Amino acid sequence: MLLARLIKIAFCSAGLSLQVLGATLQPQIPSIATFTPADSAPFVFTPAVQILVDPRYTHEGSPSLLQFAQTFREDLVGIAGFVIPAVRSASNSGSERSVIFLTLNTTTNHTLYNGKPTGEGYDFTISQNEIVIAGAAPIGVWWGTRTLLQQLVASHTSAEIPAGTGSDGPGWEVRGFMLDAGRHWFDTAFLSDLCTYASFWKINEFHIHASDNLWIPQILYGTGWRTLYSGFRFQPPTNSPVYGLVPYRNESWSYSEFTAMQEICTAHGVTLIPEIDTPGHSLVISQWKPQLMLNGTPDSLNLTYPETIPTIKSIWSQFLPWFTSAEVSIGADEYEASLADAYISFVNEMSDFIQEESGKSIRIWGTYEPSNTSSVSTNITIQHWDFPAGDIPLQLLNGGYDVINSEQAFLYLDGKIPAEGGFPQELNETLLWSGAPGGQGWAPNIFTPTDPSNNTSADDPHLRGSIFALWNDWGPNATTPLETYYQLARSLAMFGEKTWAGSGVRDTELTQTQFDAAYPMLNAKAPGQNLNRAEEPEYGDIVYSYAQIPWFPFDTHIESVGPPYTLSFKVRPGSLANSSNIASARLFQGKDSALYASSLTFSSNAEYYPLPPTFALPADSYTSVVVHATREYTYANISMEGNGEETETYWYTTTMNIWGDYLATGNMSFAAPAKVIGCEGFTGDIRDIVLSVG
Ligand SMILES: *[C@@H]1O[C@H](CO)[C@@H](O)[C@H](O)[C@H]1NC(C)=O
Ligand SMILES: *[C@@H]1O[C@H](CO)[C@@H](O)[C@H](O)[C@H]1NC(C)=O
Ligand SMILES: *[C@@H]1O[C@H](CO)[C@@H](O)[C@H](O)[C@H]1NC(C)=O
Ligand SMILES: *[C@@H]1O[C@H](CO)[C@@H](O)[C@H](O)[C@H]1NC(C)=O
Ligand SMILES: *[C@@H]1O[C@H](CO)[C@@H](O)[C@H](O)[C@H]1NC(C)=O
Ligand SMILES: *[C@@H]1O[C@H](CO)[C@@H](O)[C@H](O)[C@H]1NC(C)=O
Ligand SMILES: *[C@@H]1O[C@H](CO)[C@@H](O)[C@H](O)[C@H]1NC(C)=O
Ligand SMILES: *[C@@H]1O[C@H](CO)[C@@H](O)[C@H](O)[C@H]1NC(C)=O
Ligand SMILES: *[C@@H]1O[C@H](CO)[C@@H](O)[C@H](O)[C@H]1NC(C)=O
Ligand SMILES: *[C@@H]1O[C@H](CO)[C@@H](O)[C@H](O)[C@H]1NC(C)=O
Ligand SMILES: *[C@@H]1O[C@H](CO)[C@@H](O)[C@H](O)[C@H]1NC(C)=O
Ligand SMILES: CC(=O)N[C@H]1CO[C@H](CO)[C@@H](O)[C@@H]1O
Repeated sequence: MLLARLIKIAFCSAGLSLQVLGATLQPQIPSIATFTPADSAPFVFTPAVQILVDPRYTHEGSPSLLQFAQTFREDLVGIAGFVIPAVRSASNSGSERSVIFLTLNTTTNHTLYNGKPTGEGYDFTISQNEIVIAGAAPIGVWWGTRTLLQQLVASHTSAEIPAGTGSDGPGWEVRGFMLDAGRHWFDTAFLSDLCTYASFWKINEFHIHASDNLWIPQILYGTGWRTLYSGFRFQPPTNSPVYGLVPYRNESWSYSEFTAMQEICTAHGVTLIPEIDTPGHSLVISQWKPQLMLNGTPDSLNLTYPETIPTIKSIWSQFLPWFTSAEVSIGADEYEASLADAYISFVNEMSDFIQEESGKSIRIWGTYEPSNTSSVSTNITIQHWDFPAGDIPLQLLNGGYDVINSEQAFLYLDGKIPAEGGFPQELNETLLWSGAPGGQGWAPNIFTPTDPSNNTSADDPHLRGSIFALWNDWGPNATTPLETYYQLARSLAMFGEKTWAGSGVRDTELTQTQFDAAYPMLNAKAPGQNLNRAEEPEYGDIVYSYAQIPWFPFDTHIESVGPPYTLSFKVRPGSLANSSNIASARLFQGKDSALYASSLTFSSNAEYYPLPPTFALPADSYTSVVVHATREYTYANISMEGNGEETETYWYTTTMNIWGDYLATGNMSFAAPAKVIGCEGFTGDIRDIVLSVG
């Protein structure tokens, strides 16, 4: 076989393109279940590629096959760098060249590892003239298009996809990630981009934890509880009975913003699972209606107080019509165990209520609520996270509960720094790639790194899949949204592999080495968003360079540049006569950040990070500033005129209150505020500006 291939390469190399016959697909993320190469010429992506949608199924599904096809076309254009014809609904005559034909196979038989049927599977054939993707449902076709895009990226400049036939589908139904948006503000543009990005790795759920509060016991259980940071992100209309629930309307999503985000997620095959967390983690509700709290613990609600459950129901009534998912999460974690019967009764009542109001099912976090007389309904999916105080997954599974694995030993992350003995910044790859019998590492059926008796089998009928979680215990100013992306970026890809394939069932699963090799290239080309804030340098490493600026404010038309970058400039602020001018004047402003004249303060996401307060830019003389950022930190090298070559290095940091135990300092990474130079009241001069990558 190898010899035959070599001969063909030698033979073909006289021609224009070097076509390898009988080649296999490139490793991609997640891996494909099966592929059999064909001994014929590859498909080549050119501007002539025509996407056709089978007219029998054009409008099938929501999103429809046609809508998925149109999003696919945009992604393909983005990755290929050339325009292709608009999608058409037409049958595949077989006479056209360079066709990608998207269809459904309604008699196909794709199943999850537990044998349950799934619409997410697809079969495909690749030949010189056409690629056919036949999904079990439109969503299956959508995942097939992700496969094609990854192969296109992996082909580098040849744009050739080897001929052959393949079949693929997920091992598990639930393949999701959770973001704590309750303790940290994120706008819907950023969250929508996360959906789009996650979709490239065939992740199909985005669980948004949309209400919560900081946990600083001295404040929470002391007199200052009304001032402790809490968030509730769904914005009630002004005439709503729950209008007063939202502490900061500027940090909540309006109906139209939320709906637009939900549509983007759905269009990319990602279901948005909203969570409103009660009866614990509910300070935001107690701040609104103090009478509902359990005396002495403002973050927990008193379920036997007559108004409490009706109030929680009224919140859900307001927002259930917003949600298109078939399931929502009511949180229901970390509530007082001695109140187990009230807790269980509440959870079951909410299950019935939400079912009756909206037809939706509910999920809760696993919680230790011991009762001899009652139990949570098996209609409720339990998201296991804590061992053993919360729940023991095998006992839940054997007791007939559907379970989602969010076990913290593998699957919990925290923004910026771990608590003592706490969670890492990214999924621990050493841990997740090792341990299982076949060397394939963690998979959703694995619940503990230490006790094999707590694992279940990959085909457990009640194991729905897995969701990993990024918490924001240290609050709104611990991280920027882009730092959140840096924590998730690689983990989403690895998690895609583990939850799509995983558990050593398939011999095509990626090895860690294959994953490591494929990820950087695929991440760099992931379509539909630019969370890397990658910017092609004009020449060399230089994004832009201006010796002088003709006028302020000056628009560079570059929105934002992600780290690593170096931004150097000289600045001479005008007279300090109007000091409020100096305080508000921005030297640089971009999509993700701004740099102020005052204390060279960076801002991002409406949080402010000044350099040490002793630092101030002198007016009427030039100061040289070199800002350098990586994904881990940002610093400024500063040298003042008349101070020789003396350079001081200052670091941008944030202070985090670690559960009231101690204060921790963390470095901040900011994107370059690249777009506008010298804005909003800036007087003086900024010159010798160079923004370079690296
Ligand atoms: C649909 O899938 C079934 C089962 O894999 C297969 O036998 C059949 O040939 C497929 N039909 C088409 C039209 O591809
Ligand atoms: C579909 O799967 C079932 C159960 O695994 C099997 O009995 C049946 O033959 C399969 N059908 C096709 C068309 O592969
Ligand atoms: C909870 O509410 C009930 C009914 O109003 C009340 O009797 C009880 O004292 C409250 N418990 C706490 C701990 O607040
Ligand atoms: C449940 O029953 C056990 C054994 O009878 C008892 O020790 C325990 O206190 C009971 N728990 C509750 C919550 O009533
Ligand atoms: C589960 O839900 C169904 C209706 O959706 C209901 O009839 C049934 O009683 C529920 N089961 C439990 C155990 O709550
Ligand atoms: C990752 O897991 C390995 C293996 O369990 C462990 O030795 C290492 O300390 C972990 N790393 C982090 C950053 O938690
Ligand atoms: C259970 O999981 C652990 C940790 O990944 C692993 O060491 C062990 O081999 C697993 N056992 C089985 C039977 O899957
Ligand atoms: C200083 O600048 C601010 C902002 O531009 C302006 O509102 C204010 O009137 C100015 N004050 C004086 C004394 O010029
Ligand atoms: C929202 O308003 C509050 C109070 O004025 C402010 O502290 C916060 O920074 C604002 N948040 C955003 C995202 O603008
Ligand atoms: C900043 O200054 C330090 C100390 O002089 C130096 O090591 C570093 O290379 C400088 N960084 C840049 C981007 O110039
Ligand atoms: C972040 O917020 C905390 C209070 O929650 C505050 O103590 C700290 O100074 C803030 N950090 C910055 C950089 O503003
Ligand atoms: C089979 C089983 O459930 N084994 C153990 C799982 O972990 C808990 C807590 O560590 C044990 O109590 C179980 O016996």
